Amino acid sequence: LVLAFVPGLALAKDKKIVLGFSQVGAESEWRTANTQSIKDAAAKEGITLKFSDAQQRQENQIKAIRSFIAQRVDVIAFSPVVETGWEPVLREAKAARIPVILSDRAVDVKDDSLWVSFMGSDFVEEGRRAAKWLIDYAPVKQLAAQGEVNIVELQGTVGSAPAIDRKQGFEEVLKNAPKFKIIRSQTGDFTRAKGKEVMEAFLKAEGKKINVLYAHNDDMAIGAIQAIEEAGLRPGKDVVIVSIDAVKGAFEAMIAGKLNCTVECSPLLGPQLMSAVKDVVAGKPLPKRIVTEEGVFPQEVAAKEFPHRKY
Ligand code: GYE
Repeated sequence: LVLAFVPGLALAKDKKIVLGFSQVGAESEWRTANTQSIKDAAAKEGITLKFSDAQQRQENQIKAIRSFIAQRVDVIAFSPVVETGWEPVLREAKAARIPVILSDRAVDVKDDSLWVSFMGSDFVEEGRRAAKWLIDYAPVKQLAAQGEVNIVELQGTVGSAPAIDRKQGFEEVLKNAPKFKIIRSQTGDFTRAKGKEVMEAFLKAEGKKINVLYAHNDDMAIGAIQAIEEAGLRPGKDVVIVSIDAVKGAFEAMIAGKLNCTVECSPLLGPQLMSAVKDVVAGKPLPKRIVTEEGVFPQEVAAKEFPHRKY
């Protein structure tokens, strides 16, 4: 009874956790679903969220993190646009004793004590899954039996973990499939507009030689579908397309027969992130790595799966 009147204690008990989150931007359907998930989960858990959109620029993220440090937030989380260049700002956060959680994308720093936990997908595995599906896809198998399979690749943002890893995983599997050749590879920055633009350039250079498009995300594939149609070719038939994320737009494209497969990468990290934030504030140890579980969706299952999709 007496304790209830100690003002400091009551304050400490009611004090809301403040989380500073620096988001990459709003470049894709995946990203907007990710932002929504984080905002919803913070509201649900009663966590005060300071949200900052970096518009895909590292310097904006660094600025946002510095401002979170200056505001003395309880926890900082961010989705690093690129892998490298984070040491100085992460050292500042550590010096201020503010724990940092990596959401969705990893950083490449020598000192792993600069961040407490990394949650998100295994991007290398996603690349492998895309390649494995491709090699086993009957129309592509037929092509491989007759000659070479020419692939064009739309990469994600240069220097980002998902672009680096999805390329690596895909190439790793193709090493054992000598008929499969990546004839062009360029970044489309994870956006529809860039995906379309770069696909146009690929088509101009290679024309009907292109058998397959591998896009590091669905948005670029959807942009490329437009380019393929405008070039008078049939996406999903003349050009087999596999991409990553499994957003609703990809399911719609599959149902329309224009996309052949999407590999799942879930953006719904909000609830996991908030529980990690609460744990770290409570002084509980966090796992260094929390991997998201996900599947592969070929066109044949698209109509059946569509009603169950949450993003
Ligand atoms: O695949 C892409 C987004 O980091 C996993 O970023 C994320 C990627 C996602 O823009 O659509």
